[in-house]
Amino acid sequence: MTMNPSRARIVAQGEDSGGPVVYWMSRDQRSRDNWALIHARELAGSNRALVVAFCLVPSYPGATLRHYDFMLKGLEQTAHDLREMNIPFALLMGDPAQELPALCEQIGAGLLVTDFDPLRIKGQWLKAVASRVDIPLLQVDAHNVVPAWVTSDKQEYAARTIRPKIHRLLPEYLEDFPELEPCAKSLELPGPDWTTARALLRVDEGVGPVALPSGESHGLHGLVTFLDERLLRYAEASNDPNADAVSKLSAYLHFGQLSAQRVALETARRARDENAENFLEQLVVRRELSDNFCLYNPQYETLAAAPEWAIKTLDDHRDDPRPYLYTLEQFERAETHSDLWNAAQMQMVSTGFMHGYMRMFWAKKILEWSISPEQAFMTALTLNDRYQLDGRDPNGYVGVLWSMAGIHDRPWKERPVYGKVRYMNENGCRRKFDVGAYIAKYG
Ligand code: FO1
Repeated sequence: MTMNPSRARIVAQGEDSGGPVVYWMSRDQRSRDNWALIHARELAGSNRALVVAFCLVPSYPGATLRHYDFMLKGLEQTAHDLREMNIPFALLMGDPAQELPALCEQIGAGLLVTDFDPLRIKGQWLKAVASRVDIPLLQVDAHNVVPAWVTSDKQEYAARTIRPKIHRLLPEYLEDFPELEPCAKSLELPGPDWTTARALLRVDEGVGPVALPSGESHGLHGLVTFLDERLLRYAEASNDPNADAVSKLSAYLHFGQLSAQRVALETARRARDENAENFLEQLVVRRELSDNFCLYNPQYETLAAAPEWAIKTLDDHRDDPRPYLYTLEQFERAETHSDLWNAAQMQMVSTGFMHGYMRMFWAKKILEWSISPEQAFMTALTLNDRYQLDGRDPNGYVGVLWSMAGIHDRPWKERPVYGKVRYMNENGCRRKFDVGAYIAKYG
C-alpha cells in the first residue's frame, strides 16, 4: 500500500542525488501511524537509508520546562522504537535553518521530507531550510485526517461550513495505516545525547513537569482507557468538569505522540452511537477547523484575526465599566474574587490541563475582568501557553479567539463589555455541574 499522494506537497524542487532520505520530524513526534514517516520510508525503498532528524531549539516561544520535559521523554521513546527498525534518530540542537542543511550535506542526503504545521514559526523554519538545501523538500500532513490543503483552500467561517467538506472526504482519508517496514539499508550516526540536550535548554524552570506520563505507548494506552471507561458517557457528561468523561488526549495530540487518525479509527471501530459522533466532531471537525484557521489567517495570534462584527462590538464596549479588574500577575496567581475561576486556573497550573468547558469560562472572564480586549487576549494566551501542556497549538489560539472574539461563532444578544460576543456566567456553570465539588478539588 502506498500513501495517498495528496497527503504530500512539494515545498522546494531540487536534484535528488539518490542519497539517504531524511525525515525532519517536528510536529508529529511518533514512529507509529505517521504519514510523513511512512512516506519517507516508501521513498527510501530497499536501497536507500532513512534518517529521522529532530531539531531541538533551546527556547521555543512560550514553552517551559514542563513542555520540554514531556517532549523529550516522548522523543527518547520514539528514537528507541525507530532504532529497532534500523532507522537512526539524529537529535540536532540549535537553529533548524543551520542544522538541517548541515546534516543533509554531511550524509549526502537525496530527499528531505517534513511534517505539516500551520504555525508561523514553522513556516519560517521551512522557508529558511528550503533556501539552504538543493534537494527536493516535501511536506506531508501527518496531523490531520484530511490534509488541511485538501479540505479547503480558504479560511472557513465556522464548523458548519467545514463539516460537509471533511465528511465528504472521510471515506477516502480515514483509512488504516500500513505497517512500517524496518529499513534494509542502514547508516551509522552517533546516538542522541539526551543529557546534553537537557543541559542546553534555555527555558523557564519555574513551571515544572507534571504527572502525565509521556510518549507514544502512553498516548495509545490513554486512548484505550478512554474508549473502555469514558467514551460511553461522552454525550451525556463531556461538559461536566467533575465527570471525568473527556479523552484527556490533547497533550499527546499536540506533541504528535498520538495520531488523531488512529484515535478516530479506534473510536469508530468501538462505537457508532451518539458518544462516538460527538467525540469525532471535536476530534476531527473542530480540531481540523483550528488548523484551517491558522493556515489561512496569518494574524491567528492577535485579536485582529476576529470577524469584523466582533472587532466592532468589542471596540464599542471598550469603555464600559468592568465589575472587577485584574492584572496578568493576579490572574496567574489565581487571585480573583471568583473561587470557580481560581480553581480552573489552579487545575491548569498544577496538572497542565484544564477541562474544555472550563477553558471557555476561564477565557471569557479574563475578557470581562481586564482593562482592554487586547490585554485580556494577551493574558489568556500567555497563561495558556505557559501552563497547558497543549499550549502553542492551533486549538489554543482558536479556543481563546472563540471565547473572546467570536471566531467560528455568531453575534448574540448585546451586553456590557462582551458586546455581541457570546456571554457565559457562573450561574450557567451551576446549572450544568456541581461547582462546589470542582472548587473543592482544585481550589
Ligand atoms: N518543534 C521542534 O521542531 N523543535 C522543538 O524544539 C520544539 C519545541 C517545542 C516546545 C513546546 C511545544 O509546545 C512545541 C515545541 N515544538 C518543537 C513544536 C511542536 O511540535 C508543534 O509543532 C507546535 O507547537 C504546534 O503545531
